[in-house]
Amino acid sequence: MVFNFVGKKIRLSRILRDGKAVVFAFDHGVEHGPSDFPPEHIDPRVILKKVVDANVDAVMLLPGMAYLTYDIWGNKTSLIIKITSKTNLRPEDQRLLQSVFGYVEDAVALGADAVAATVYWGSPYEDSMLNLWFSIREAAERYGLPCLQLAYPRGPAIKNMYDVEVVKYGVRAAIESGADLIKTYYTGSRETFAEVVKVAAGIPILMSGGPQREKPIDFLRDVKNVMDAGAQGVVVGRNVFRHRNPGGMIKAVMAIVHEGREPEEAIKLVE
Ligand code: FBP
Repeated sequence: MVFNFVGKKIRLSRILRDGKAVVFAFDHGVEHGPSDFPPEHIDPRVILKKVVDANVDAVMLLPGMAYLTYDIWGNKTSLIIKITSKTNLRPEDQRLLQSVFGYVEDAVALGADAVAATVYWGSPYEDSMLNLWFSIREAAERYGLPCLQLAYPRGPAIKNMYDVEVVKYGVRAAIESGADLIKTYYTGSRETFAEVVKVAAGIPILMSGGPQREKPIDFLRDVKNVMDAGAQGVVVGRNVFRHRNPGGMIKAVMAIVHEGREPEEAIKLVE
């Protein structure tokens, strides 16, 4: 089968239209529960519409949410379907496991351009997540669907999951497990993130947004730093949907990622 090579290339270029991408992550309703959302964004349709209207490159959704909101994102932005998840209702020791939350065929049926799955590298459940990752990858490969790995080092032996050596290890494991796109943590500086980008060996690296920063300008500075370090973009959730002006935040992040604007200039799109 050689056709799948073409499908993967075409779909990747829909997400990374100029080689870079801003992806809106919106799987928190399951990962963290509804309390993650401010009251004005508890209706998923409200926030999704604001983000899509701001011309985000892609949205990353779980299958049920994609089904419920296709009239908002369909034909307007790229879709990445995440097919692993977990809830915070689980006993704490089992939160280091991501379970099946859908199938590659669901992503195909929904018209997705990629599938996403989390691997907690270093977790006691690493073995289960690797089995799941490779079964996803095998099916996705058949359909020419790129696989985004949320490569998250996390486990009892990991003291600081943002430590550059730890993040680099997760990224190395992600490329060796065949990820087509990698989402990983920000290591705190341009210099350290440049090391992460080198380890990725050409596989596109997207920074995971993380908890909402108190000052939006600080988040925009992180984005600028990773872009200057050679990253291909960001996957951001809370720093957008918890902000009073989510559309403005998306536009500001897009201005940095696609146009190389300075954070101090981009923040004007938010105010
Ligand atoms: P954010 O940009 O809001 O951090 O979203 C990224 C993400 O990986 C989501 O896709 C996921 O739901 C969440 O963070 C997981 O957060 P954590 O496991 O750190 O609580």
